[in-house]
Amino acid sequence: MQIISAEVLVSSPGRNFVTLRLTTDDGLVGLGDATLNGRELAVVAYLTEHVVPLLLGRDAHRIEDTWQYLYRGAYWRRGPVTMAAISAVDTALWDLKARAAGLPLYQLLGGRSRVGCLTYGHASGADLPELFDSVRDHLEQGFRAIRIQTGIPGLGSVYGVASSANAAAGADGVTSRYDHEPARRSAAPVEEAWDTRAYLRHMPGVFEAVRNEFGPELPLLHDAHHRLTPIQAAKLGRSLEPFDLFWLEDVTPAENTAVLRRVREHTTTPLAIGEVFNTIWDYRELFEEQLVDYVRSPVTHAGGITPLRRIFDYASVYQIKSGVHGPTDISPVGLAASLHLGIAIPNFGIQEYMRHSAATDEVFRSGVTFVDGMLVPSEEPGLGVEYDDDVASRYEYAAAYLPVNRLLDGSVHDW
Ligand code: CS2
Ligand code: MG
Repeated sequence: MQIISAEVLVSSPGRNFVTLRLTTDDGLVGLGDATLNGRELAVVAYLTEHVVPLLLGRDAHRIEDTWQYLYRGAYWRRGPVTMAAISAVDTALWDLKARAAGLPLYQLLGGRSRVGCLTYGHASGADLPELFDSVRDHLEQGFRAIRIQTGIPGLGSVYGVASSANAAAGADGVTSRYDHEPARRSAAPVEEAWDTRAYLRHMPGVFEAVRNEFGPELPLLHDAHHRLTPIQAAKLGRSLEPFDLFWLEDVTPAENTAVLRRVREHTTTPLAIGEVFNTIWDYRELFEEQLVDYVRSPVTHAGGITPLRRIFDYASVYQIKSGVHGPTDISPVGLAASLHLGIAIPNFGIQEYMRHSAATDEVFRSGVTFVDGMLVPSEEPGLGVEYDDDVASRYEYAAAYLPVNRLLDGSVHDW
């Protein structure tokens, strides 16, 4: 099973995606997701210039060796661009191996451990009535766990909130009212204003109102998107304890994970982190000191299925579970890979799920199904996703940026 071609495909059905397609001498095709939101073409260059030439002629069965070759062999390790590229190669190789075996990929990862992967959806609103509508809409769609984000009095558009106003400004109008899409197609990033004190004052009342309206059982999640200091994070975690969150995500900036010790000392609200991590080493201190409860790394940014499986096994030693990142910038290829892994591992926790646009689903024909709030991978051999070149060619790449966050005095803040 020799690799005879490696194509880097760029298309933009509603939002930008980068896909790696490997073809072997026996005519099999494997796909990998190489999308890095807002920095897509850097991964295209890394793959095209530095990785594709090394893949041609390689034995596609040698997944572990190829991973070590690309990761260790480059000398320059880690980082989102490198790891997105290696992820795509690793995923495409697993897709190929499973297609060659004639089995859905999860069968090669140990087989099914559960009927499906429980998901959480994104409810948001500029104010409480809009938020409640969004929660109801998600419950009607079948979601059984819900992330809550709201506008903050005195601030304009806020990260993670799909108010009708900012959804209308979304990518090509494909963003639905309830699906926030942070990347905007524009020449420069949109800038948003942020006030941590106003946020900390506002959030407990939001969760109290949601609990009063929807009862005690519904699992609720919240993403703080790296915006708080350790002591602010501790305060938020403690103030939300009465509302029994499933998790509080990314409370502090990802570079300095040791600060989570301080947060843990003050709150029993479960913590999730890792959507911007790249390697198993990023988790070492967090696992060994039991500083987090859920691992957010997706297949697409942690270097692929091979290393993410290792991260989950390492997490299981500490009773830490998966909680994989799944916004729309993870393509249907990346999502399918997460689900094959999620259905197999013993310590699955929850899977984030934002529906892709109809245009995206037309380019990537995926056999994934959504049943009773759970996503279930396809029974087709491999990942169960096909890429349609003809449809893809209708959607040309357009530069898009994530917003930049500024404090009220104008200085740039974390997000
Ligand atoms: C978010 C993402 O899904 C999440 O938890 O943090 O929407 C994130 O902002 C984007 O993936 C950035 O590309
Ligand atoms: Mg997040």
